[in-house]
Amino acid sequence: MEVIKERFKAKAEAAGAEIKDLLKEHGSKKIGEVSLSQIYQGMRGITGMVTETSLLDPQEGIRFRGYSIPELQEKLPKAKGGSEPLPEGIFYLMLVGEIPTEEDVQLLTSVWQRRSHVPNHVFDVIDAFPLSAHPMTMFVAAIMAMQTESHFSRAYAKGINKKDYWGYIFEDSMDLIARLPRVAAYVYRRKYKNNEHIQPDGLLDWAGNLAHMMGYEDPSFFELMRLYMTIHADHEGGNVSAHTTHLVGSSLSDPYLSFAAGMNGLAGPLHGLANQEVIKWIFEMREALNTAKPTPEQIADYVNSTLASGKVVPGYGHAVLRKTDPRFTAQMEFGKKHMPNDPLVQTVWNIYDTVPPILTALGKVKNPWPNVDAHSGALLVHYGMNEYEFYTVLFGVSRALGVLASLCWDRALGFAIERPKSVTTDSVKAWLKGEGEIWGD
Ligand code: CMX
Repeated sequence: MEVIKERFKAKAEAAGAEIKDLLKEHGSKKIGEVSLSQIYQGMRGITGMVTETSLLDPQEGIRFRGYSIPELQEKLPKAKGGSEPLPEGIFYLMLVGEIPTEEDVQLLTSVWQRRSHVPNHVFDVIDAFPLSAHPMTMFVAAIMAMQTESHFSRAYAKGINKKDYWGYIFEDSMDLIARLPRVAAYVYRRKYKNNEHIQPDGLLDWAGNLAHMMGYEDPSFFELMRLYMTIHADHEGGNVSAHTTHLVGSSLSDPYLSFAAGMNGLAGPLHGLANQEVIKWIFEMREALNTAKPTPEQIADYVNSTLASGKVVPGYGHAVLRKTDPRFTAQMEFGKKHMPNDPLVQTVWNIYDTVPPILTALGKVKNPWPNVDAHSGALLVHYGMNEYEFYTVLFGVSRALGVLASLCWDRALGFAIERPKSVTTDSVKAWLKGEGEIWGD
C-alpha cells in the first residue's frame, strides 16, 4: 500500500508544479468564455446556474428576493412581543417571491406543526451512533433515514408526468422542513443532555420550538434562533450546500437525498463547519493565553501564529463577498442589544478590528473581512450552548429553507440535469500546443 501511496505522491507533486507553471503562463487563455485559471481554481466568477431565491452582491452582501437583511428585519412578520423576523416569513418570501402577511406566516407555522412528526426508525438510526460521532454525521444520517417518507420517490416509482414533479417535491420539502427542528434537537439532547428529550410545544413557532426542544427557554434565545434561522437560510446558488442540493436534485433524487448531500457539503470546515472552528479557535486562544479577555496585541500574535502553522483564520474570507458580511453585522447588532458586556462577544469584536489588516498584508487573501461564521458561536455560548460541534447542525436546519425553496423552483421550471464539461491536463497541454481540440472552444 505504501508503495502505491508514494507513487501517487510523486505524480501529484509533479502535476501540481506543472499546473502552477501552466497557469502562470496561460491562466488567462480562454476555453470558450472561461479562462484556464477559472477552470483549475474552483470555477470562481463563472455564472452558470439560476437560483431564484436570493442574490449575492460582492460589495453589499445577500438580498433575498431583492430585500437586504435590515429590510427583512423591518418587513417580515414577528412573533408576539418579538422583534426579529420569523423564519417562516423568509421561506414564504423565497418560495412565493412576495413579503408574506401575518396570516401567511401563521399558516406556515401551523402546517409545519402538523407535519412535524418524525418516524421512530429515524430516532433509532441516531441512537445507533456512538456518542463520539459528530452531530452533523447523526443529522445527515437522520435525514437519509427520513427518505422512506418521500412522496416524490413513491410517485416516481409508480410513474408520473414530468409536469407534476414539482408538486411532490413541494410536499417532501414541507415535510422535511417541518421535521428538522425535532431531529436537530434530538441529536443535541442525545449527545449532550443525557439522552433526555423535550417534547415539542404545539403553540410555538418553528424556530421557537427548536429552541424549546433543545432546552433553552430564555425569550431572547428564541429571538436569536429566529434571527439565526432567517439569516443563514440562503446565500444564492453557488455555495457548496446550495449547489450540491441543486446538483443532486437535478438527477431527480428526491428532496431528502438532495438535502442530505448538501448537508455533507455544509459539514466541511471551509463552509458551514467554520462556525464551530471559530469558537474552537477562540477557546484555544484563550487557553493558550490564559485569559478570557485577550488584548488586541495578543490576538494579533495568535492570528500570526495560526497563519504561520499553515492554517486559515476561521470566519474570515469569502469566495464572492468583498466586504463585511451583513449576516455578521446583523449578529453584531443582536450582541450590542442583548449582551454588550459579554467578554466572548467582545473578543469577537476585537478580532474583527485585528484580523482584516493582517490578512490584507498577506497580499493574497481576496476578502479579509468576516463572514457569517465569525460571530454566530459567541452568541450561542452566551446562552450556555458551549457544545460547538453542534453549531453546523443549526446552520443546516436554517439552510433547508433556502435550498428546498430553490428545489421546488428547479422542478417547477423543469431545469435540466446538471452536467458541465471537464478537461484533463493532458488535453489542455495538447490544445495549448495546437495539437488537439477542446470541446467548447
Ligand atoms: N485565513 C488565511 N488564509 C486565507 C483566508 C483566511 N481566512 N481566506 C483565504 N485565505 C487564503 C486562501 O487559503 C488562499 O491561499 P493559497 O493561495 O495559499 O491557497 C488565498 O488566501 C486566496 O484565497 P481567496 O481567493 O481569498 O479565497 P477562496 O475563495 O479560495 O476561499 C474561503 C474562500 C471562505 C474558503 C476562505 O476565505 C477561507 O478558507 N476562509 C476561512 C474558512 C471560513 O471562514 N469559511 C466559511 C465561509 C462562509 C461559509 O461558507 O459558511
